[in-house]
Amino acid sequence: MTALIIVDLQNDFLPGGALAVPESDQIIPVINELQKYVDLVVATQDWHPTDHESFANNHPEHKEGDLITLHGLSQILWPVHCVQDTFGAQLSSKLKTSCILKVFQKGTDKEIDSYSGFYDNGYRKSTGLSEFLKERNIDQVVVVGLATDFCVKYTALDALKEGFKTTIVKEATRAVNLNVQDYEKAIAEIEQKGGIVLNLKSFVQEYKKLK
Ligand code: VGL
Ligand code: ZN
Repeated sequence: MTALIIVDLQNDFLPGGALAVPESDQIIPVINELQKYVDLVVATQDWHPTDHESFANNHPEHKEGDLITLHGLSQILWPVHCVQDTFGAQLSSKLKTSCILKVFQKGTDKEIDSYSGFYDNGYRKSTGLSEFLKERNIDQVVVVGLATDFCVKYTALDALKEGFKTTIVKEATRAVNLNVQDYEKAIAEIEQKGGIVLNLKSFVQEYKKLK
């Protein structure tokens, strides 16, 4: 049984948003299409309080992009994004949401960031995603969404650690790209740690065979 995990397809990560990922709007039709090939669809949602300590403006002595140590963990400082109950935090209206069984929110504790949809960056708390999938006999996941070099990467790596066969579809994710080639680097790391990387065409061929 296969689940599609749609990571952070939120207005703030789309063109015009507070932390816009280049070309991120192009992945939405691909993700809508992919939903047809899986048994179950879930989503994650970055869901920060205004005083979240990953926001640069909550550290007057620092600026966006600075790397600091936050309660013992290394933390990149971001612009204010995905604040709870704002338009920027909403899932894109272009995303087909009727099949999404549950949305897992993360980044709600102001003291710790949460890139993965499974655990916060310090593995202090689980979001319940792993248990949710296992209870429904999911053994394979397909991780798509934003951003390849952060939340998609850490969600995929945690999925592998949790024992799920994990696939990435290249056309269904885009990188923030703090540095050039962050997309390729993230994809290579997922593959090197046991993930399967497919383009859309081979994914569709693979999954048609299974059905
Ligand atoms: C993300 C940076 C900060 C992401 C979330 O969804 O990849 N990146 N918060
Ligand atoms: Zn965030």
